[in-house]
Amino acid sequence: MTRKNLDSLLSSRKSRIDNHLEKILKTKDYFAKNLYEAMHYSVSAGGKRLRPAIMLLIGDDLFAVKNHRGLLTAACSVEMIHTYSLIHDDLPAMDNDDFRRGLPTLHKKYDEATAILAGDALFSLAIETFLNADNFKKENLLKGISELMSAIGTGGMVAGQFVDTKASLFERNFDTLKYIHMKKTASLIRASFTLPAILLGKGENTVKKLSKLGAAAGMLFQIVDDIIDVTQTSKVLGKTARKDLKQNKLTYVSLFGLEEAKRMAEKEADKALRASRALDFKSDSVEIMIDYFHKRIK
Ligand code: GRG
Repeated sequence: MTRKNLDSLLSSRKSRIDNHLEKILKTKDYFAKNLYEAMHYSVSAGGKRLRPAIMLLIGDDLFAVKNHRGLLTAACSVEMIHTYSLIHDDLPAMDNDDFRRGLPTLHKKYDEATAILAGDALFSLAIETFLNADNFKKENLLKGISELMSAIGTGGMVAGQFVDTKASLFERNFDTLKYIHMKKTASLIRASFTLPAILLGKGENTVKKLSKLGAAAGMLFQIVDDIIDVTQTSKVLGKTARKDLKQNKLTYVSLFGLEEAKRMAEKEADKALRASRALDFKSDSVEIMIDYFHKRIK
């Protein structure tokens, strides 16, 4: 994979996502203006838009639905949920980070109450937006929202974040580690792969194959996150490096060491590639994305 390949894969989709998010994040409510400003600060702070880009890519390359407006809207909802999770993750009660994407975190830029409320507001706006996405059958929208909610609530991200934050309550072993990574990070990435199929009413078998691919890609993403926490600088990462190490977090690196973590990332990348070959993608863009997940440095 060349950098150029990845850039061309992401850039046109990223600008469609950015433009649509700009439209969603507008308000005429005088009293909510500052709240929207805070939400906008985090949504437009330089995120790579990987999750929504995956959704558009699945639509384009697997289901041939180029420029599907409903899928773009649902993809923006997923990005708003991702942003809410990062805002709350950065709070003093959680990871307590001052920087994200090279900028002050939201509670540093504004204050804690604003950051909590901006996260809450992004979450509810995401659901409202998702349920109003055009061109999907109502039953598929409901199946989609159910998939999304189980990926981010007690069946997914929040449960993973809880175990990650309260790790001392649990045994420090591989089962706990897999639980944290699968729920905290991989489940929203997995849903980014399955949602286009669910929303477009594709068969169960296709959803299952996408789920397998998305779970492996999501695990790969988080294992690599563990690796770059110790191998990259804060400047490259745009957030505090070696944070996992300092907080004694349960990670692939802390449990297995750096070299073994790299081997495990390799295995997960192979798993994702094999899963992608069970689907009929029209181009190699998903393989390029998996390769990026594997080789990324930030
Ligand atoms: C607070 C409910 C709640 C959940 C937080 C996602 C999460 C759960 C915590 C984030 C911890 C973290 C940084 C995990 C590493 C994986 C990850 C989500 C990285 C950030 O994703 P990118 O690289 O972010 O896609 P950008 O900045 O590009 O949007």
